[in-house]
Amino acid sequence: MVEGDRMATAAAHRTAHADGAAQEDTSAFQAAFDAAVAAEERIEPRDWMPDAYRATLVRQIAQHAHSEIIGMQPEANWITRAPSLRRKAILMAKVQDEAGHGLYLYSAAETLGTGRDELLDKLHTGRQKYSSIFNYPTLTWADVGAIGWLVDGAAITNQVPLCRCSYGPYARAMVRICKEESFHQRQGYELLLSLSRGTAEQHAMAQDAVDRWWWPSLMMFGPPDDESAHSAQSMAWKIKRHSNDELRQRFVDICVPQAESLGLTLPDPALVWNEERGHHDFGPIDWTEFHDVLKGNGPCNDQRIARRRQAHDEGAWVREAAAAHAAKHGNAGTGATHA
Ligand code: BYC
Repeated sequence: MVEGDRMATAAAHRTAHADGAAQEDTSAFQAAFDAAVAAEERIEPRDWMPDAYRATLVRQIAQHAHSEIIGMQPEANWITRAPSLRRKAILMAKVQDEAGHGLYLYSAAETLGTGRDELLDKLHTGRQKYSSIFNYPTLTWADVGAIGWLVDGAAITNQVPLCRCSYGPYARAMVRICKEESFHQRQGYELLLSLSRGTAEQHAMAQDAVDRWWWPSLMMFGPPDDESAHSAQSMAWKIKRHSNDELRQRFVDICVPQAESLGLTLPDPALVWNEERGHHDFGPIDWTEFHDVLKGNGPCNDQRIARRRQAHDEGAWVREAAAAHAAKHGNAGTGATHA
């Protein structure tokens, strides 16, 4: 929100109090907020915002941040077994990027008044979610390629519109994240292309990975629109710019020609171009599986959370040392921990 508007709203707020309103009158604030959202202005941390808007952002940003750091695990599983030094270096850089994305996002949540400790505690105790996709195992090296192509591809499709999110810090974090995700998607595509054009065994490995990751990737976009609890309000607030089904359709349309170039097939016999709609039709998604994974019953839910808790506990001394360093250099309370 621009400075002038904020001052005007503050003045309106003060007037409301001067009039003797027993309860805080936020209507002028609400009006300024609504006008800013309608005018495509960014809401910034010090602007007034409805409590529910703040809570929705914290919920979505936290889930996103948790996905980034939990998402490090399935791919990190292959770092020690990468088939060449080049592949190992690329994979290490990618996994490290995901940690960085987590940091940008936890910082964005912090601007809303919710600290990282609180959010991590909610992740570790199962009170906040992370993306369903990371509860599936990475069984072969080709899974690293399938994750890059499909999972990062789905993430980009979902996240590019978030660069226009009405909340400034989230939108700005997304710009950088999307640039890095584009690189991740291309490395996955290139990895799968090498396998697909390799020996018959390598081709089969690539196809098997795509067969296993395709449907869970479609679930990343969330439940169908008519079952999406938050979409309508999030779109009205311009946090989300498109519905879950719109983005899922966009992703399918992008992937079909890419799969053809890869020489791989997508595991859906119902996948067919619909001239009338100008989109690909695709088969039904197994929403029972999606809800099961969300309830904690996916193949790797327990393992992912146990590993995350372990990493957190093992990192306690680093956090303590950083806090002690900050205190010694007079940075206590600022979160600054630079060496
Ligand atoms: N998995 O009303 P809805 C990545 C939950 S990974 C788990 O449609 P909303 C990457 C939803 O949270 C990608 N939970 O919700 C990292 C809600 O539960 P609560 C991460 C899901 O928020 C490493 C309930 O279902 N990206 O980038 O309007 C390597 C109802 O859903 C899922 C993001 O998080 C799911 N798939 O829309 C590679 C992007 N889907 O909170 C890649 C930002 C839904 O009521 N997030 N739920 O308990 C979003 O855009 C939105 O939060 C969603 C869901 C589209 C995911």
